[in-house]
This record gives sequence, structure tokens and C-alpha cells, in this order.
Amino acid sequence: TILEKILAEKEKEVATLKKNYKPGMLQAKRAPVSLYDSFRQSKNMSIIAEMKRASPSKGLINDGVEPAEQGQLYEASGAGAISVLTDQPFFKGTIEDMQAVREVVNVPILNKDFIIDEIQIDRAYDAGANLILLIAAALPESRLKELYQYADSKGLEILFEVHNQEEMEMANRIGAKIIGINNRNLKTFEVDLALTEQLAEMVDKENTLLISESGMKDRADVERVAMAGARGILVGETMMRSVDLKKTFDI
Ligand code: IGP
Repeated sequence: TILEKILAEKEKEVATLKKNYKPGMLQAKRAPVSLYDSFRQSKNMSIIAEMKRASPSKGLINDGVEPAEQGQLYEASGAGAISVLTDQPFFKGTIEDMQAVREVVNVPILNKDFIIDEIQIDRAYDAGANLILLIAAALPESRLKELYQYADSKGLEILFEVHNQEEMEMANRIGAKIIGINNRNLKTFEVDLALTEQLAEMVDKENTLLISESGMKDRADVERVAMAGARGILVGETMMRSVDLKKTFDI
């Protein structure tokens, strides 16, 4: 599967990173903001707008984007947080993209990458991220738990991404506070918002923040996942093609 291919590349990247990167090598200022708190306090649906130059399913989306400029547009149009893809081989992102965004915005920043090792968490932290992504399908539960606790101990928030019932059970056992349901099937690339509706029932909405991820195009999509209990949405492609949140989602 594509995820297996990405993870195989990631192993190599991490081996290099372990040789070349020492914690503290980057030192960005981090805005002291919590996505969990701000999204839960908001009455309206909150948006994590994603910086996504390209993807395995869509190819090039907006390869030449200026991250700082785009980040400012996202924040100005009302995004509650910004996600920056930093995977190079499959998404054409870099850690520099995230640093460029960090310098110009104050909303929480999610380092979107395939995290398999603590060193990536160190670098995300040093580069100014507020959150990291952990993908349940990527690692065994024991390892996910270790990485979750490591990030948490550094004061980072964690978006814990799930795609089926078993993974949602894992999220609950680990005690994930921010759970993302990825509507895109990483094997077929098909998007089905019904997944959010199905899995949302398993979420403790009192204590957990639910985010619906991928494939959102218009207001009807947003209303659908809001009905299911999502308090936030993660939007990449649609935002890369139009940053006008009001026009696109009417929120
Ligand atoms: C955004 P979309 O369909 O709006 O561009 O999707 C985001 O959900 C997607 O980029 C994503 C992703 C991921 C990317 C969800 N989980 C994990 C890389 C790794």
C-alpha cells in the first residue's frame, strides 16, 4: 500500500535525521496556543487549513505556493489552525515550509508528517509546531503510546488519526484528546464522509475533540460532519485552490 511505501522511505529519512539532527538545533518561537482549547471554545466549526503542495492521490496541487504568504491568507480568512506537510518524497513539503509559516502566524501549527521516531518529534518541537500527527495505521499500539506520551511530555498536542473501529478503540485506550477521522482510504484513495458518521459514535465528546479529515469541498460536507459531532475539519486540497473560507464553506 501507499502507506507502506511512505513508511519505508521514512525509515531512511529518520536514520539520516538521527545522524544529523541534535535536539535544539532549530530554535523557533512557539505561540503558546492550544488547538484543543480554542476549538472546543468555538461555537462554530473550526478549520485546520493545510499547506499541501502535492499528494500521492492528486499529484501536483499547488507546487509553487509561497508558504508564508499562504499561511497569512489562511489565518486572515479565519482558519483556526494551520497544518503544514513536511514530507518531501510524497508531498513535496519541507520543515522549512513549516518554519516559514511559523514566523508569520499565531494560530496553532500542526506538523503533518509520518512520525515513527522521537527525533521527528524533537525537530517538530524545535521548529515551532504546536501539534504533531500520529497515524494509528502506521505503528503498533505500544509504539504509538510511547510516541504519544513523548510528545505530550514536551508540551505538544497530538492529532491521533484513525480510519476504522479498531484504530478508534486504540485512540480511546491511549487516551487521545484530539482524534482525527480520516475519510480517505489510504489503500484506494476513496473519500467517504460516512466514515466520520460511523466512527464518531465511538468518541467521548465530553472530553475529546473530534476532527473530520479529508475530502471536504463545500458547506454541505461541513454540515454533514458537524451533525456527526465533529468540532473541526482538516482541509487541504480545497484550501490550496481557494483560501476564501467564507466563499467556499460559508463559515
Ligand atoms: C487533507 P484534503 O482531501 O482536504 O486535501 O485532505 C488532509 O486530511 C490529508 O492531507 C491527510 C493526510 C493525512 C496527509 C489526512 N491524513 C496523513 C498526509 C498524511
